[in-house]
Amino acid sequence: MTERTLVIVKPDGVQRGKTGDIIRRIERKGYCLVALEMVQATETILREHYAELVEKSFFPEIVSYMTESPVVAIIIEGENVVEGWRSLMGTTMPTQAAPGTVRGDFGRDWPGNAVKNVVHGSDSPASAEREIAIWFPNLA
Ligand code: YYY
Ligand code: MG
Repeated sequence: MTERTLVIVKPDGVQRGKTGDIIRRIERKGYCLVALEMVQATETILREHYAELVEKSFFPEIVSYMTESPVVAIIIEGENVVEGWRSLMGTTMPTQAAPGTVRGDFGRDWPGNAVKNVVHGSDSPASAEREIAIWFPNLA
């Protein structure tokens, strides 16, 4: 089924010049870019986006990491793209993500508490639509 998902190139990915490589991997897989915007995240938007994590002890670290510098928010579309992008992206912890995945290839174990894992991907079609409405209210 054709569906959409939300990709975010996080501040470490943008700062380290990985945006182009990440987009190339998305296009190489055959997914379409639907919308793309460079945006400075705010605590307000992150509280919505990571609503299920707001109460976690590490939430302040997520906010400081994600607001360090602009991010690139991208809507992509394709057959089974939610699961497909999760698999291209790799697992949450960069030190455990498989080689060949974005997180496995570009992630690092940085000093400090934040898990800097280069990219975001929605975890289900419902999450994707919820998150797209947050980052691209005109395209929801
Ligand atoms: O979907 P995914 O990004 O792989 O992980 P989530 O469990 O949704 O957590 C979102 C985000 O929070 C994760 O990418 C890094 C951060 N995080 C963290 O800093 N420390 C943890 N123990 C778990 C998650
Ligand atoms: Mg998640």
